[in-house]
Amino acid sequence: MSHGYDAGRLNLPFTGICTFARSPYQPDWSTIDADVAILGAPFDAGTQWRAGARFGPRGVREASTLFSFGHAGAYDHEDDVTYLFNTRIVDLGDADIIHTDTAQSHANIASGVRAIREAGALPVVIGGDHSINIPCIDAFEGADPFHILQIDAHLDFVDERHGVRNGHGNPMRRASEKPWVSGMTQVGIRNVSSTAREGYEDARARGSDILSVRQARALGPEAVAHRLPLGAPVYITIDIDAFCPSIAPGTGTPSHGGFLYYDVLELLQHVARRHKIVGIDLVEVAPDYDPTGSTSILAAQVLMNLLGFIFHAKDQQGR
Ligand SMILES: [Mn+2]
Repeated sequence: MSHGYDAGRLNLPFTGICTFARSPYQPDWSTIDADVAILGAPFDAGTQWRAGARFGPRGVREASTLFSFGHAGAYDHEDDVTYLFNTRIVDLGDADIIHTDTAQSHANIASGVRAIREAGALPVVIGGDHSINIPCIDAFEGADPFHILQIDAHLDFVDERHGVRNGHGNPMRRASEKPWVSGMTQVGIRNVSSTAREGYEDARARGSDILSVRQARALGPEAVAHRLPLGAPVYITIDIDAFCPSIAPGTGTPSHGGFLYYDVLELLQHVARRHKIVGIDLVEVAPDYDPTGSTSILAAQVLMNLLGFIFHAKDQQGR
């Protein structure tokens, strides 16, 4: 197998132009030919406290280069698997963002996700605040119903407040209204947030399964994965504030008591084995609060490993 070293360049991770995992840049969204397409959604006007997630796509892209060594895949000795050796990833760049205009910015994000779906690739959208999940889910209109796995500190189930329906406290509520969303599992939810008691009651009434970090840990990652409806396609939305601020400080609304790396990684591995994954977003990385870059590195590492799990499962199961 070629490792690329014979091409005349070593191409170490700190060299070159920065795309996600230094994958090819595909600015023409009408000719996507890949297994995975990365889309940046640098919109943070939906935040209710510290802004800064607009720089999330840049931060995560830059951190992702750490995982771009040209070793023809990533060998994991614990799993005895070489991940991502044949997965074609392209980076579409960012959706155009119109400052102060949530509707148009969200529409531009939805256009990108639609283009990815039409090309038959897996959409992976890097936010941006969690409101960017709304156009991501909108772009699945007409799709077979799917379940949402949300990994987050906050329930994000506010219906409307002061006329705001599309901020970063609303996305799971908006998703629950879509006929193509069959239900959701919301994991990592803890502490105070913009969602009040009635939001939890509404979520449960619509069939949500809500687990805190402590409840998820008590069950273990495999048992949590088994709570998702077997056979359902799954869309995964990861808010980086699901993680403990001690490992992920670079986010607008940190919440102590969060997950550590393997809590989430093992959950994702079990879910990827059991379900077809139809889309992913990872949101709320705000590099300005991330002095060591550990938050962006965590985000990139989670995404790369998740993609590895998904395409390894596809290879194994021929789906
Ligand atoms: Mn969130």
